[in-house]
Amino acid sequence: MAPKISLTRYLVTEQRIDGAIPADLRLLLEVVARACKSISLAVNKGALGGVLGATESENIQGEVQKKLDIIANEVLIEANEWGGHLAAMASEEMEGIYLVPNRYPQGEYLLLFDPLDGSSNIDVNVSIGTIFSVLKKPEGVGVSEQDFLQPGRNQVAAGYCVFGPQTTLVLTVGDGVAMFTLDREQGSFVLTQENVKIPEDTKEFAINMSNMRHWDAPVKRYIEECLAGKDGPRSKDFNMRWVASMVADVHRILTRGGIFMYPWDKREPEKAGKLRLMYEANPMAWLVEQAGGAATNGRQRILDIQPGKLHERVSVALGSKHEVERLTNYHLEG
Ligand code: AHM
Ligand code: MG
Repeated sequence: MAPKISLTRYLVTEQRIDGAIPADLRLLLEVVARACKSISLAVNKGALGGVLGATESENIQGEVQKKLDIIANEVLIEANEWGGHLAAMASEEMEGIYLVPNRYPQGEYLLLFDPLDGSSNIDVNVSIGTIFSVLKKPEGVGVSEQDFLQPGRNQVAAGYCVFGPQTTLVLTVGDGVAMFTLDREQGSFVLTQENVKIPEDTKEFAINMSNMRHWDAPVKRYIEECLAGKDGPRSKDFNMRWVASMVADVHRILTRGGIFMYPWDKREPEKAGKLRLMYEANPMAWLVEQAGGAATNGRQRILDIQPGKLHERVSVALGSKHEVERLTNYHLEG
């Protein structure tokens, strides 16, 4: 039997043979993975660990924070602040950027994360996850929020960890997508799939249908045509899935294809969408593109969007290439 390849070995190989990552980025990714293991343990304990339920605080987005949102945020900060690989961090749960304290050496990377994605699923024991994105700090003294405002195509690493029936870490450093399953006996992530590819065609869509009446015409048209099935213009029946955890929905798409959408809608027209560009859409968009899929806001490739602020929101459609292209065409025609 071939030896199991741990995340550490995979990263060392990327560093040594493919030259895809420098040593300090490898350290960064190992630390993020270690933090994900701790979060996974807390998630698994659930009520026994006293980690379920809400707190009394709200985050910058005006959402009530769950206990696990805060725990996961703290785990990621504590794990990453002392290693010397980072200059600063940014999180869905923090208004401003978090500077690495002066007592630790400063590195050249910037780490962004949604510490606990799918918060509404925490208390009901449905898959949730951690999403992360890594950027290089621009040259210059000090670090500011402005340094984070780079388009997603500048990412040097991105991934997520899904806490489901298994804990799976999914990663790209720009050299395809690899999946690692947490081996709890060994305490390490083991490579379980390499060169992940999303089929270009699909019969499965993911969208919160309860918002249909608020959507824009191109999204309505796309979904109505899917719903019309065999007798409609698409001449095939579609299936629908909506976990309400982006990590779980994207994980399904990376595994068997599909299209995921969280479009702009008329409920709050001044908001570009629900999901956040820098630590939700960008890392997922890069993973999906690295697996041969596509990701758009309807009119523009997600990875080309120039962010104007840290917590910027965006309309998202990503997954199987031909479906994303179809939806884009409907937007351009409309
Ligand atoms: P969160 O980061 O506060 O958990 O919000 C993001 C989540 C996504 O994971 C998911 O796709 C979406 O919100 C679900 O929204 P809805 O509850 O409207 O279906
Ligand atoms: Mg989220």
